[in-house]
Amino acid sequence: MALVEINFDGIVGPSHNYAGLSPGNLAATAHAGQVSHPRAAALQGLAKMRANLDLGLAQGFFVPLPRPNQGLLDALGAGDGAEQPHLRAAAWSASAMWTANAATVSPSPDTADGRCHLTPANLVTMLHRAEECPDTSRQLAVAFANRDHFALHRPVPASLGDEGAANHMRMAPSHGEPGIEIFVYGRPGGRFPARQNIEASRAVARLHGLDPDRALFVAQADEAIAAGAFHNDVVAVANERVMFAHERAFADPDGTFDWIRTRLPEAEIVVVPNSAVSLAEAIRSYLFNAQLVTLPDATMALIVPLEAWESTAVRSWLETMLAGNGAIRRVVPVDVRESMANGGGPACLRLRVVADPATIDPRFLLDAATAERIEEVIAMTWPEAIAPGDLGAPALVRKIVNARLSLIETLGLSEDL
Ligand code: SUG
Repeated sequence: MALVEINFDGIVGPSHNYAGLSPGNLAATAHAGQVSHPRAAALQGLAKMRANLDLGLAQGFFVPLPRPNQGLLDALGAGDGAEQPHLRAAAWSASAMWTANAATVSPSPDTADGRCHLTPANLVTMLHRAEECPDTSRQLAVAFANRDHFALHRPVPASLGDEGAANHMRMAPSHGEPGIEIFVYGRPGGRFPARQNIEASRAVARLHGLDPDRALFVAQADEAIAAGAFHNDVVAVANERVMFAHERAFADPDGTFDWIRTRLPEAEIVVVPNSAVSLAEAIRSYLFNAQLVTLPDATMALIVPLEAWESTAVRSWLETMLAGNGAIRRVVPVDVRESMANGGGPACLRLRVVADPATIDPRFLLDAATAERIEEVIAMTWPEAIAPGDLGAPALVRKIVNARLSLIETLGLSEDL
C-alpha cells in the first residue's frame, strides 16, 4: 500500500466575509467590517491547490458547509438574525475553509490498530467555528468511509476545546513510517482565549491508539498566544524529520526539542531566532503558517504566503536559509490574501492525511480536470463582493445557497452533505 501525504484544502465558501469573530486572531480583528471578495478568495485557494498539484503533490479538498446556517439562528431564537448582527455573522461564516481545524489525524503507522484515525475538532471556543463540527463530521464520514483503513471518532466532549490539526504536529523519518505526534495546548488565563485544552489533546491521543511514549503534550508559550498565535500553526510547522519553529513558540523549547531528538535522532529542528524575525513579525507575516512539503525528489519546499515573502526580515532570513545546506531547499510564495485577512494562511487552508489515495472517496481528490470544473462553478456562481451590510439580504442568501449546490452537483456529491 502506497502511503502518501494528501493535503485536503477547504474550498472557500461563497459567504466568505470579514466579521471580526475571533478575538486573539489579530488579522481577523483588524479586517472586521471590510468588504470581502468570495470569488477571488475561492480562486486564490484553487490556484494554491493547482500549484501544489504542479509540484507533484497529492491534493484533495472539502466543500463549503451550508450557509447561512438557519439551524444555528433557530437554536438561538434569533429569527433571521436581523436584530443580532453578531449571531447572524456567525451563521454566515465561511470559516470551514480552514480545514487545519477540521480534525486531528493520526496516520496508520502510528496507531495501535493500523488504521488512520480522525477526530473532528469541536471548535467550541468560538460560536461560528463550533457550528462547523456536525457538518464537517458528515463530510469526513463520506470521504473516509472505508472502515478497513479509517477510524472516524466523535468529537471530544464540548467542555474541552479542541481545534484539530492546527495544534498537532507529526514527525517521522518519512510519511509512511511510524512517527511521533506532538500536541500543543494553550494555558488559559492570558489576554486571549487558549483554544486548545490539554485534556482534549490527551483524549485524542488515547482515542487514536498512539503509543504514550511517542506522543508529547507541549504548552504553547503564553507570550505567543498573547502576541496573536491563536493556534500553534501560526508559529510552528513540521514535516517528516523537519520542524520549523519560532524561538518563542513553546513554553519549554529545550525540553520539547530534546524529547524529539531522543525519539527521532535524524530530526532537523530549524529555529528562527527572535532577533532575526520577531514574534510580532512572524505572526503578522504568517511565516510559519506555511506548508512544509516533501517534493517527489525527496527535497522539501516551504509554501509561504506572499505576506511573508514581502517582509524584509522574513525574506532576508529565508534567503540565508536557502543559501545554506539545510533540509528546506525551496520557498514557494502563494497569494491567499483574502483568507489571510481573516487570519488563515496556506497551512490553515489544508488538512494533511497520510493514506493510500485509493482508499479515499475519489470525489474529494483533485486532478486538473476537476480543478477546471470547480473553477467554472466558482467563476459563474460565487458572489464577487460582500459588505457587512449585505448579510441577510434575501437575494444574497439565494445566491450563496445556489452557488454551493452547483458545486456539490458538479462534484457528484449529495445535497444533504
Ligand atoms: O478560527 N478565522 C479563523 C482562522 C483559522 C486559522 N486556522 C489555523 N490557524 N489553522 C479562526 O480564528 C475569522 C472569521 C471572521 O472574523 O469573519 C476566523 O474565524
